[in-house]
Parts: sequence; structure tokens; C-alpha cells
Amino acid sequence: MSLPAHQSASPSPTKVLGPRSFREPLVDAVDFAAAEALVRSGIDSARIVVAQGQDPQRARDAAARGCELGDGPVPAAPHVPPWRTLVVIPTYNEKDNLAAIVRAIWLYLDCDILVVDDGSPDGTGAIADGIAEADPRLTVLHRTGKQGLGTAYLAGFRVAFERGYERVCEMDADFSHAPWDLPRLVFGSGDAELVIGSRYVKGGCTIGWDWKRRMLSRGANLYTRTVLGSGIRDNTAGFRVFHVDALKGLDLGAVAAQGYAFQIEMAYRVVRAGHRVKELPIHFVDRFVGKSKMDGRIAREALLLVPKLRGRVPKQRAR
Ligand SMILES: Nc1nc2c(ncn2[C@@H]2O[C@H](COP(=O)(O)OP(=O)(O)OP(=O)(O)O)[C@@H](O)[C@H]2O)c(=O)[nH]1
Ligand SMILES: [Mg+2]
Repeated sequence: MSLPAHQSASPSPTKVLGPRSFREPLVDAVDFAAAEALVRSGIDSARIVVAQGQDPQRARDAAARGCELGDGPVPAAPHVPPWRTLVVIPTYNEKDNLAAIVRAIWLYLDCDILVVDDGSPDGTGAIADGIAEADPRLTVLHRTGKQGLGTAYLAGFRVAFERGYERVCEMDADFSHAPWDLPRLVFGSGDAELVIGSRYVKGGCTIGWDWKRRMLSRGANLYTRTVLGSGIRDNTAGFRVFHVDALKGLDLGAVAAQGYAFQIEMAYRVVRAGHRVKELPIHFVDRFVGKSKMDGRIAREALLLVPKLRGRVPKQRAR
């Protein structure tokens, strides 16, 4: 007999989630819309039990058990989105995070996963292959050498087009993006071609960053908002859900950015194409395991690219 996923012997999330504890009382939400209102009112989504069609008592029991085990408010069964959904996880040296994040995602959401690994020297690619062998819901794209987050996602989008997915999600491997937030973002995508898990709307925040990192992120977003005037508050966020149809209508061949600026450029292209963008609040937690790939070059790219985008990205009418 196979054990329920959260009792299996695969990696415990406790290590990768760091000092996060799930000891505060749980709060019930009948569905993701209700959960949204709770998060906006300041409640951490790690405390919210979202029934969304599941029996409320079973949902509560499963969430309580999940919290006890360090997995967070796990649903009674993974939420099943009404769209064929692919979660793309770019990886570079994430050997201690990958298996745990994949397992955590599948506790919360019924979806396929694509890992785009850039020949990680620490062997992340081989770990991804191992998971893929055991579970066909995960596939791996191996690329040679570190080629940047932007090109990794573009490669992931192409796979989503080829395989007929309806939604494609961007998510980091390092648990900065909480797996329990993923279904809320996906289910929230019914009326927006792009959903952003946002740190800078009411109810959102960053946890664990020093003041320098906070200033850099705040500054980059203020600068982008001022220069581009697109109304988006968290332009650099990397936790996103796109409608695949909307992505197909964009000129992805013209995307210039490779690093962080990729997120800024993609959001701007979506807005300029006349699509709807929705920001849903998240608590972004600094990575606990592994190293950041953020560097001065990536920040410089964003600084130089943003003003150019204004002239470069033509306004289109949404199809
Ligand atoms: N394939 C691929 N993945 C990358 C590359 N650079 C970063 N990543 C992955 O992209 C995700 C985000 O990178 P991080 O280093 O966590 O960057 P960040 O989250 O913006 O910065 P931190 O807050 O410092 O963690 C992680 O899953 C990384 O492993 C790259 O060049 N290629
Ligand atoms: Mg990170």
C-alpha cells in the first residue's frame, strides 16, 4: 500500500522551509476568493484552510495534519484546476530544494511540472531526472551552462505551447514562493491573463531579507512603476500564472531581457497587449537553503532595459 503523499519518505520540507512554524490557529475559507479576502486582511496564507469544494471537516483535518508535519495547510486532496496547468521551475544548483518543492507542489495542486536545469554543477539535473523517471507528471529540459532565468522561462513557455497547456506558472525552486499559494494564484486566473503573486499589494510582504535587499527590490519596483507607468506594483515578482493563449499572442522572439528584467519585460508586454493583470498578495520568504543567483549584472540589466521598453514594446489590442 502506498502512503499518502505527505507521509511518504521523500524529503521533509522542515529543512527547506527553515524556521517557519505552523502553530497559529487555522482559519477556514470556503473557497479561494474567500481566502483572498483573508490574506488581504493580513492573515498569513499558511494558516488558511481552503475547502474549495472539499468537505470542510476533511479539509480542516488534512490541514492540521499537514501543519503538524511541517508541510503547511495541505488540502485533503490536491486542488484540481479547471485548466491544464504546467508549472515551470528553472533551476541552477538547487539540489537541496528540488525534490522537496516538487513534492510540496503536488500536495497542493494537480499539475504537471517542467524543470529547466542549466547543467547545475551540484547535480540538480540528475535529481530532476530521477523524479521524472518515477512520475510522468514531471519532465526535464536540460540546457548546457547557466543561460539566465529569462531564457529558461521562454524555453518553458515553448514546451507549454507544444503540449497544449492552458496555464503556465512560474515558480522558484527555493521555497520563497509558498506551495500553498500556488492553487490560489492558479484559481485566481479566470479573469486575468496574468496573475502575479505580489509582495507589494495589501496583505503581501517579504520576510527574511536584510535592508539592502529590501531597498533593492523596492527601488527597482518604484523605478519601473515610474518609468513604465503600467500600474503594476510588483514588477520583478517571479511567482506568476499566465494564460497560454495570451502568451502565444506576444512577440516572445523580441524579448530582450535575460535576468530579473525578464519579469519586468513580460509584465509590460502583457499590459501593452491589452490583457488584464491581477496582483494577489503573497508572503515572500527568503530562501533558507542554497545560494541566491542575484548579482550586480542582473540589476544593471534591469536599470538599463526599463527605459528602452517604453519605445520598444508596441501597444496592441487584446485578441
Ligand atoms: N535554469 C536556470 N535557472 C536559474 C538561473 N538563475 C536562477 N535560476 C533559478 O531561478 C530561481 C530564482 O533564482 P534565485 O537565485 O532564487 O533568485 P531570486 O529568488 O530572485 O533571489 P533570492 O531571493 O536571492 O533567492 C531559482 O529556482 C534558481 O535556481 C539560470 O540562469 N538558469
Ligand atoms: Mg529565490
